[in-house]
This record gives sequence, structure tokens and C-alpha cells, in this order.
Amino acid sequence: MAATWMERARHSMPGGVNSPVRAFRSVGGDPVFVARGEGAMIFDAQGRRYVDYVLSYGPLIMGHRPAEVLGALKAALAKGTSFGMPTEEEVVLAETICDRVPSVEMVRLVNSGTEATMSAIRLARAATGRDRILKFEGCYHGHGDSFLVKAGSGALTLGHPTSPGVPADLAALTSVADYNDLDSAVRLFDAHPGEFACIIVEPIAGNIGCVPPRAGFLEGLKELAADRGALLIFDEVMTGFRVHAAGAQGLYGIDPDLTTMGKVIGGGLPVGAYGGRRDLMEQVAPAGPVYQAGTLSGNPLAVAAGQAALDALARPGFYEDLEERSAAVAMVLEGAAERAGCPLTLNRVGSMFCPYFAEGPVEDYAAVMGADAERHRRFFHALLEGGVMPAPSPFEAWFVSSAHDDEALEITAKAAEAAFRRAVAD
Ligand code: KE4
Repeated sequence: MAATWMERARHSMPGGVNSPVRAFRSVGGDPVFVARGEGAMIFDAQGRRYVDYVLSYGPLIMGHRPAEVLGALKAALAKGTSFGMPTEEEVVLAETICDRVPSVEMVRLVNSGTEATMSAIRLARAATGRDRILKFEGCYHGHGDSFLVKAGSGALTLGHPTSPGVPADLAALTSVADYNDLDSAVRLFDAHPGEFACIIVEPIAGNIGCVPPRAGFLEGLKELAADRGALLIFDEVMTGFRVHAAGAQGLYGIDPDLTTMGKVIGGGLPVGAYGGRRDLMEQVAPAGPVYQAGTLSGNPLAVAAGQAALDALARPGFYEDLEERSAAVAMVLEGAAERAGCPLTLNRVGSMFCPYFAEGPVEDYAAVMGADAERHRRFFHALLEGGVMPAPSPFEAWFVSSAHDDEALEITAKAAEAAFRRAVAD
């Protein structure tokens, strides 16, 4: 019998995927092979339709194939795909990012969030002359060696929050504090006086689902970093242009020294970026000695898609409309859980959210880990049967787009009624 696509995939790619969290390992079963997307919907290879709350793990804030992005890509394609030389368009995208995010005075475009975060800590280490970094358990900053220490997202899903292959000497330079526990960060600074180059933090912990910062947490980190001569890096790869026109830093009114971005700024194509204070960014090659480079950084297709996305987000009312759609989805899920008698804590910030099978509150890593994974698993598969595609892990955020219309909401509401009943049928 002919091998299935999953068998062929597993034969030629590790785990059959090009990124682990897609493999459905925490929910069981084989991943859905997607044939195409349209608006809020994706269609699998058998033609089944699902309301998509993965949205490529965040980039597709306008849903699949928005006209603005398609039009920009077609125009860019007519001129070429990559030049390896400056283009006017990448300057405009850089200027747009700097205009929208006040703390970002200068920016470097790269090809992924991982490249952005790896480069940002290299810059922090060079600028401070220090080697140690502070991250938070459950936060995920891409797969750079220094970050794969008690990481979230797929690393957590697969039970390898600290990855093999990371040299012990390097991992030893990564200190890990508890998210939303400022004292745990202070204690580490006290234990390692003068050693910290930076604090890198997700201003909203989106890789253990969706855990917003407690009041004072981010402010406290900014003060701690400044007092101890370290830099504060906001990893806004997920939250950038997602939760506010100026990202989480715009929502919470806190300016970090450096910011990393990705996902939304690529409009569905590979773009990452890091930027911040001019005196820091001027140290990046070729302006300064801190080396970082990339063959396809700022390539015309990704820049065109990203620019089109950011231009669309600037339209008056975009975020207000997205907030309404997101609130409606949350209300539908919470109502269905209540009717099923299923304890649920749904954390939401704008158009990113996560339903936890827990009484709540869910404000830190321990509470996230205490949620009922078995109920999540049953809930996930029941939603899939109902034509809804949530993130295939209890540690991934769900995303809403401007394309999530009343039809998507109705399908979600119907599927959720059955899914929460299935979840509690222990
Ligand atoms: P990428 O290298 O995957 O573009 O970005 C890494 C990254 C950095 N920082 C944050 C806050 C992130 O959320 C990410 C990537 N997010 C995961 C999903 N939570 C990507 C999905 C995947 O790994 O396939």
C-alpha cells in the first residue's frame, strides 16, 4: 500500500515536520496536512474546513491571503525575488517600524524571531561587556543555544525545556527566574553581581499559553536592569503589532532598551527584526563591531508582505475591531465551558488568548503546569471534529484575525458546546 503523507514526511524529515510544535505530540494523533487557507479558514488535504486559531502561530493577523498582502507580493514578484543589495522598500519598512514603536530608534531586519533574539543578546553582551543573561521559565525566545534552558513552546510541549546539544558552559550563563515573580529576578542579580548583560522577557508570556504581566512586574524589571547596568530586552516576536499598534510596550507604556520582533511584521513571510536605542544599534556591523548578517535579510518579497501588513494595521479602527472579534470568541468559549460545568480560566490580551483547564487564576508557570492536560487533549480533538483548529498544545496561544467573522464565530460556538462536554467526560 502507498505510504501515507505522514509516513513519507516522517521518513524524510525529523518527526515529519519542519517545526516540532506542529507534530501534535502533546495532543496525540497525526497533524492535519493543510492544502490552503482563506480568511479565517484553513482547508485540509481532504477538503475539510476549519476555523483557524493557529494563524501560523501569530503572523496572520489579517487571516489567510489578505488582498493587501497578495497585491503587494504580486507587484514585488514582477521585479524579482532577492538582490542581496539595498532596496528603497526595506528602508521604508525599517522607518515604519521605528515610527510605530517609539523605543526603536534603529532596526535591523533578519529572517526569523530566533535570529532577532540571538542577535539582540549578542549585542547586549557586547555593549555591556558581560556574558550572563536572565530569562524566565516557560518563556521561549527561539532556538538559539542560550535560550534553550527551561524554555516554553515546543521545547516544553515535548518535555525538553532544556535541550541536549547546548554546551554546559554556555547554558551555565543563562539564569532562569520565575515569570511574574520580580523577587526571583532580584535574587539572581544579587547572586551574580555585575555579571548580567540583559534581561530578556516576553512582556506577555505567550509560550506558556497567555500569561499577562502582573502589575509592576515589567516596571520592576526595567528598574532592576537599569540599576544593575544590564539591558532590558522585550521579546515582542509574538506580541509586536499583535496586542497594540506599538506592541506590548505600547500597551503597558514601558520602553525597553532593545526589542525583538517577527511574525506579524512579515505578513506571513519570513521576517524578524531587532532594534532599539540608537547608541546600541550603532554597534551592529557594519556600523560597529558586533557582527550579524543574513543572505535574505530584508528580501523584497518578505518586505513587501510585511509593509502591506503594517500599512493595513495602521488603518483607523483596526485594533478596536479586532478587540471586538476577540472578545466575542472568548465569551463564546467561556459560556460553553460554564454550560458544560467545566472549570476554565481563559487569559486574554487583545487577539491572543489561552483557555486553561484550571480553576485559576493562571498567572505563572506553576499554575500553567497545573492545568488539566488530559481535558485539553479531549477538548482539542473534539474541536477538530467540529471544524475548529486550535493550537495543538496547552502551551501555545490562540490567535484571532480581522477575518474571524460571524460565520467563524458560529462554527466555534457550536464546536465548543460539544468540546467542553467531551473535556469533562473524565
Ligand atoms: P521564530 O524563530 O520561530 O520565527 O521565532 C522564535 C520566537 C521568539 N520569540 C517568541 C516570543 C516566540 O513566540 C517565537 C516563536 N513562537 C513559536 C510559537 N509559540 C513558533 C512556532 C514554532 O516554533 O513552530
